[in-house]
Amino acid sequence: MKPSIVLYKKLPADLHARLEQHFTVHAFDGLAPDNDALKQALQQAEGLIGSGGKVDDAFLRQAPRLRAASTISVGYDNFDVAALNQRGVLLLHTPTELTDTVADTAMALMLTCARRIVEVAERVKAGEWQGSIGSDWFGSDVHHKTLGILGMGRIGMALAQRAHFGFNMPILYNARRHHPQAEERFNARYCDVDALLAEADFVCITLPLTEQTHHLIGRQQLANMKSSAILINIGRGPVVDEAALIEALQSGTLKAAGLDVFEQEPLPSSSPLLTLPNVVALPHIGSATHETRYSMAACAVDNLIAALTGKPDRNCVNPQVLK
Ligand code: 8YV
Repeated sequence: MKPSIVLYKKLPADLHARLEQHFTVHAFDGLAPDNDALKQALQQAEGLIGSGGKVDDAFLRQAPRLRAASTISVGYDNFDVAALNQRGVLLLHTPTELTDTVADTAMALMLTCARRIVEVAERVKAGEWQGSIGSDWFGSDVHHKTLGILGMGRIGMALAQRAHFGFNMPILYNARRHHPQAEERFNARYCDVDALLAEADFVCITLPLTEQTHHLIGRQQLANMKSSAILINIGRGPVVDEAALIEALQSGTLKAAGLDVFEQEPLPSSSPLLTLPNVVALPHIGSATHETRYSMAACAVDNLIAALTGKPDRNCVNPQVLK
């Protein structure tokens, strides 16, 4: 008999069919806690595949036969990894498929904020372009400005490459450890967080959400940035204290912010971020291109097949459960 799995995100037809070749697939739209059909399917499920949702100990209690969870994302802060470890459940993710697309999103946000693309495009649509434009339409340069990157993983590296070679930007970075390749290839300079914040014209967060990165950027750190600086967050919302960020943007402590991620997603319609002209808010589209979302889904499908039918040899977050 084929192992039973729970799929909680709609997949392209060919990838869904691929899962069905190997598994009995119970498909749902998300992991709503009050869905009785989902609860029933979880009782038998040996595998789990999808993205979003909270997979904690209470959730895992409902899935006593679970052996592997495959997330269609690089980030896995929505999983309680200690609880997975305790139950011997392997977690797999998609660390490599989205690197370039997310780095492109960061670059797009830098350009959009600095050149005020959204604001001025709206003014054109509103019929305000009546003659030669004055300095109230001007933005600031991106090229040759200093970029501070928080986190120098794959996405940080891809961003540094774009900024260094494409835009002649000096690169500062902070990460858990020094990154000799970033220093060699992009002339990136390691700084502590405070020095990076004080010196950079653009600060881009590419960090995952962990206990150590939660609210890493708070009131004090924002005050430490140049008033002409622009903050970009394409990592995870809670790395920034959003209330402090709103204050800094309102008071002019910070020039602008380009945000793809938020403390609460979807961003509530009452958020002051939505009324600030110096904020560009995106709906978590970092990896959202047809090509990349397809490769992420394909990778997650392969990850689950390898985990449940063979030997998973890549993309494992907690390989120690296999020993
Ligand atoms: C996706 C992401 O938005 O991979 C991640 O960690 O944040 C994004 O690529 C998300 O996980 C939906 O698939």
